[in-house]
Amino acid sequence: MIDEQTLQEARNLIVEQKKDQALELAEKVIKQGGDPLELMTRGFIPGINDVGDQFGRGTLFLPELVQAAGAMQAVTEVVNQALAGSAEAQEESAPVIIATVKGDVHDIGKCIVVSLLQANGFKVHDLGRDVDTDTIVEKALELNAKIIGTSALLTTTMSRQKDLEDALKSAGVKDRIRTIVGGAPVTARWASRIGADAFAEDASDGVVKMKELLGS
Ligand code: B12
Repeated sequence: MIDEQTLQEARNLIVEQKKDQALELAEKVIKQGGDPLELMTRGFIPGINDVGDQFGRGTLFLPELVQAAGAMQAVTEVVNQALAGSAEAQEESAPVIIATVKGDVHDIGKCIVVSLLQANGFKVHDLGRDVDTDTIVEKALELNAKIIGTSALLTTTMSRQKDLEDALKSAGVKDRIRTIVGGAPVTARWASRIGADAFAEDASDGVVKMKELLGS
């Protein structure tokens, strides 16, 4: 367990956009044996969510959002490296495709999902961000993927997740490729409305749901 004071500090450093200090803290906690995922989910993520809330309320502006995102990206890389280092050798699983949908450049959460999946032995093909539906479907067919996971952070780009369901149906492969959706505005209700096979609240939930999907 990481102490509350350290978690609060992690949160504050993102809100205050202090990239170097946030990096130092991440490195120190991990070196001391702290759980990188706990530091992320109970420290840095609440920090960036706070930034998002303030941006939404108009008490913080785009340059600060960009700075905070830069700090968040830097610590995410450190945390992701630590997660990868803790990966246990496992049987190679069926390929999973992950992408942030077209029109959306938010990829911090997606990158955490990718790292945690890899740490759990999944063979992940990360297509990146701002990826169009056709590319996702083409790659899934080419790699014989069993699961496609998409991330959408904007209410305006969530509809791309529905486009993907339609494209998989048109290609006649909806029954053999499972889909999972995530991202801050995405809900279980949205997943069931568009016909996605699963919804994940966060990266850990994503690993659990994908294991379930592979078993089904
Ligand atoms: C950081 C950030 C940015 C950064 C992104 C940097 C990057 N490389 O990602 C920058 C500065 C570039 C940015 C830009 C913009 N942003 Co922005 N951004 C955010 C912010 C503050 C945090 C997002 C984040 O990283 N969260 C932390 C991660 C860890 O959480 P997460 O992404 O939700 O992911 C977790 C889960 O959702 C889940 N998950 C996510 N995806 C997936 C996928 C799968 C398969 C699975 C299993 C799970 C899963 O697991 C993850 C890990 O636990 C959010 C606010 C928020 N609370 O979401 C606004 C927010 C999303 N942005 C917003 C806006 C408006 C914009 C801009 C339009 C601003 C502008 N005027 O230019 C642009 C849009 C650019 C574009 N076309 O995409 C709005 C969206 C509002 C809306 N209704 O759609 C928000 C909500 C802020 C707000 N309150 O207004 N943004």
